[in-house]
Amino acid sequence: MKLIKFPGLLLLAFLFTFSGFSQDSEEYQVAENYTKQEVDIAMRDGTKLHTTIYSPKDTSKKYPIIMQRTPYSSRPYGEGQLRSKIGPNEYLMKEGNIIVYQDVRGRWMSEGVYDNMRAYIPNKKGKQFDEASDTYDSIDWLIKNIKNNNGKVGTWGISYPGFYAVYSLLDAHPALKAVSPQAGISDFFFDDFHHNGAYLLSYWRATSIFGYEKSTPSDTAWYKMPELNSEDQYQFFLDNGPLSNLDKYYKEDNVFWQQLKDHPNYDEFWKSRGILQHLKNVKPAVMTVGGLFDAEDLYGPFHEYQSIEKSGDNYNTLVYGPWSHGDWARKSPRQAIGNVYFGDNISEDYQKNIETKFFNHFLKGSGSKDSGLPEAYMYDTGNREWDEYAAWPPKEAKTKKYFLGADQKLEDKATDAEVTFVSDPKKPVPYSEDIKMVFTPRKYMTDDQRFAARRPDVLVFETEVLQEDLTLVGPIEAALKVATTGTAADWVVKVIDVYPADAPDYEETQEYLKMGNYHMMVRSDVIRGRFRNSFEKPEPFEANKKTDVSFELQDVNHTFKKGHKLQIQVQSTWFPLIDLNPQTYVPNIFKAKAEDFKKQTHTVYGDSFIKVSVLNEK
Ligand code: PG9
Repeated sequence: MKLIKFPGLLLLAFLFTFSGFSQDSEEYQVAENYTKQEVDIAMRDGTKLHTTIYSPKDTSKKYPIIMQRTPYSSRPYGEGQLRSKIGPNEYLMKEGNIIVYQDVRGRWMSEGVYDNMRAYIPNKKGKQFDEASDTYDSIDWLIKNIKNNNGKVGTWGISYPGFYAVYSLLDAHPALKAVSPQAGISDFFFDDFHHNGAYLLSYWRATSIFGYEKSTPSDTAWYKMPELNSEDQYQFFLDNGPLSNLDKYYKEDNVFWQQLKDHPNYDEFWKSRGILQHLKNVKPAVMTVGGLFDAEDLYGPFHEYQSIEKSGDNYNTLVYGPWSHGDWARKSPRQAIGNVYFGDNISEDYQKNIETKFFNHFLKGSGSKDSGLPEAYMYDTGNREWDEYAAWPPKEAKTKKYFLGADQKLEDKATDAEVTFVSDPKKPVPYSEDIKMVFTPRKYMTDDQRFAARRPDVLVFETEVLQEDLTLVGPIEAALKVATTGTAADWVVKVIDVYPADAPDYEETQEYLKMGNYHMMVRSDVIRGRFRNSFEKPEPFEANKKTDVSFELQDVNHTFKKGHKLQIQVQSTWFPLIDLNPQTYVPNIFKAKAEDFKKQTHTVYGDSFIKVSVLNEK
């Protein structure tokens, strides 16, 4: 297998996000305080996993082991090559812990064959393995062989490493006491690559990272991102046409691209890889962390927390901040996402007062359920302050329905309104005004939506100016009653906070924008209409027949302040965040032809509603 140099800067940027690299630890030198060793730990089937261990030089006391298993490399490799920052955060690094990074099976310097979101095997026999047994075998070796450990182990990880942290809960080793899955992927049909069956075309370039297999351990990247010679993602993918035209960039050896094309529905391939179904009777303490504006893994953490909550009595808590993917592990003095500023030192405070407290309590402290942390730490992204809840979602919230009425109004009751729009795959609604070839989507989660509101193919429904604060908590249900002249359609719902005309700009506000009348995206999601009744069995629409399409948008904790408006937008294209729906039913959109893509007229009826949970007082 020819090893091809991956564009260094791009890979480093990606790795920085999830591997704890940081430029801001000059004053603390890991090399002065830690020794590093690299070992190849044999799993029960004999496959050796490359494991890097950072141990405190101060051997006057024993330390817990805090481990991250990753597909993104435990680099740097080699004698004397150490990371500038190790562990979940610098507080845990500086106070001393044994920090371990491991290349998962089939990635980087580990042996074996990689399997994207490898399926868990319950009741494994003999040498049968999965990521749970690899974690168990690794922990067992570490506590028996690493000097000066106190016999307690924690795992943590962000995103894909977060998935492996969730996995460590299955058949957990008895030494595993504290697990913090952060933006952990739960199921690629609802996280990352698909949202309710719509394919995230905006992720297409990332397919290269996971698509190519390697046959031997490798300390350099064995995959390469496609050279597209364009920075205009919208135009590039619009000009490209049907997804099948992308085959010229990824050939048969891109295993993941073939899998995406061969499994357009929620079949056994995806189902078997989903981890939520296995989260039963979990024993270790868990603190799940996520970002309320995480474009990549928003579904996962919420559903992982709820799955664990439903089926066990272990310590299980949740932290969701005003963060995009992985922000909580950085140290931005100003926490902002795109044009929207949320506050100062939010990530640093979380690292110091929440994350460090969690691991110390369970790995160095009493480990009792009384950790001093709440069940749910949720940032209110409208009030811009932390809330502590005894349950998530809060039990005292009351449901309310907003109906999609005529004249762009949200109504308290259903009406006989019928609002139509023409949806044209040749002129799809952009998901962002930015001209950029992203690696994965991010900024759009708080972006201004005025550009969309002013398009004829985006329906707008809004309240009057709010006379008092309105706090929404928990998931939001979109219950649409729609029709189309075609036989297939995607349905996008966006929940938007309309700022007053005199809202002040932030340092981060883009030049061409003003925060006055800013239409801030609070939550958004899509369903591929063919999956409205079943993700396993897609169905065409009957042309011109009124049809129910319902789906859930992920949880919020947002106060729409007095003087603001709550706005709902509905559209059927969202490009190229998601791929284009031909709007005529074809068995597999990955194999659709140019002639399948047709302009259609869609209708949204006045008994469509958005169901929210309102918290009257905090
Ligand atoms: N969940 C993120 C991701 C997965 C696959 C492709 C691209 C991104 C992550 O691990 O960062």
